[in-house]
Amino acid sequence: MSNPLHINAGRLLGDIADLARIGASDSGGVHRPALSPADIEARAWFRERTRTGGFRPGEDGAGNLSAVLPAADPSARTLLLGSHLDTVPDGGRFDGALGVLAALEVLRTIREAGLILPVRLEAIAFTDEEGTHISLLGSKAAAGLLAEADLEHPHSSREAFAAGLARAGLTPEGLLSARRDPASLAGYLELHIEQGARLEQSGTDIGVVTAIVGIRSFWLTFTGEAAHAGTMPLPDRRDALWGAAAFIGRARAAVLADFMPGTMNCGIISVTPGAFNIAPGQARLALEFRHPDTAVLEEMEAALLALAGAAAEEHGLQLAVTPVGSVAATPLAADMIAAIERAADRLGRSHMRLASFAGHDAMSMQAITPSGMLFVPSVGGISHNPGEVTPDADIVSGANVLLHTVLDLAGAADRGS
Ligand code: HGY
Ligand code: MN
Ligand code: MN
Repeated sequence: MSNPLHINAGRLLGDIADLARIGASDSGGVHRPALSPADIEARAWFRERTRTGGFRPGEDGAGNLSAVLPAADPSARTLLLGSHLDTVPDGGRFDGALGVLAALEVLRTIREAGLILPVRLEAIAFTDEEGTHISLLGSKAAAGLLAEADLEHPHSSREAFAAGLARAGLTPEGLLSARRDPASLAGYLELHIEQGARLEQSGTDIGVVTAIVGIRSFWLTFTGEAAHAGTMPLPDRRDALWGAAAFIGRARAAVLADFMPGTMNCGIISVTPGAFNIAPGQARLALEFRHPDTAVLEEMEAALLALAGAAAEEHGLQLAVTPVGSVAATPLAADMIAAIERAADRLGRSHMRLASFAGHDAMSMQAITPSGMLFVPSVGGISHNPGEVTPDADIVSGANVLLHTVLDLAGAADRGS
């Protein structure tokens, strides 16, 4: 392609740097948990960037924020492109933000090029992708996948979730009413950092995502008996932390032995009463596990919960298992995969197909419209860490492939030159 339309690199990189200042952490990362004051500030910043970009800012009942580039035909279907602005605690500046800001940049570039497409373009920032409260909250709401029961067990707490909703001016009723009409959609595209090292290790520019792993999460509460750390002989203890610790080691061994390339993680543990001189009466553990095959995920659930039960029994403990989240493994749309590959080829970018072991809003959107994802490399595969880095050249390359994928899907690939 002679001189293909390209995004304004300086503007996109400037947006990423500006946004990263909101919730900037001492460690050089970004701390913007969903619906926190920093997230609210980032949402206001995005609305303003939408306005100054010449677009009408939109927001649905789930707090999903939009910039809209109308089509000539008011009844045209909408091609959504976006990701999320919220982060994990002390995370990186690219996870989610890249996809939202690249989407906004694509809309600005197309508008400035005077291209009138047969589809309405909407850059979207989904609420709480990371699950500070509820994983994929905004995209699940948009896909009509959110049920009232899902709001009962937020990862945080019902009080923290209610406070966050109030801070953002959202309500449970609004969340449950945010479903998009699938007939109004032409598809969904998401640019994201890989958060792994396969692209970097293979020297490939673009990852074309074929499927996203299934993910399940539970609270495991081991309850024994608080006791005096000195006077209660070890053999007589019912120490809740011993049960949890025994489980964690055995769960890791079981996944390594029987469920690769699946993963398991215990990212939160709380012990009560919590003192040097008290044997723990209760240990509350966050368990999450993933696998590309939903049938194997089912087997993992049975095996891991059996291990938890056995560890509890061994230490004379009660075990309570509270389901928190469950998302099935999600194959992405073949048409989207092909369009991303054509766009990468058109721009002379190398590409490879790969599965995503990170969850994404595309999992929700695939339920109601053909969805696709493209990855750019993460240095050292580091993510969910302040040290998350993607080189500027890869950011610009990914945004240009996103732009040309949009033009391809809109039947305007030839006008993108
Ligand atoms: O947890 C994930 O895979 C995603 O980053 N929310
Ligand atoms: Mn993400
Ligand atoms: Mn993430």
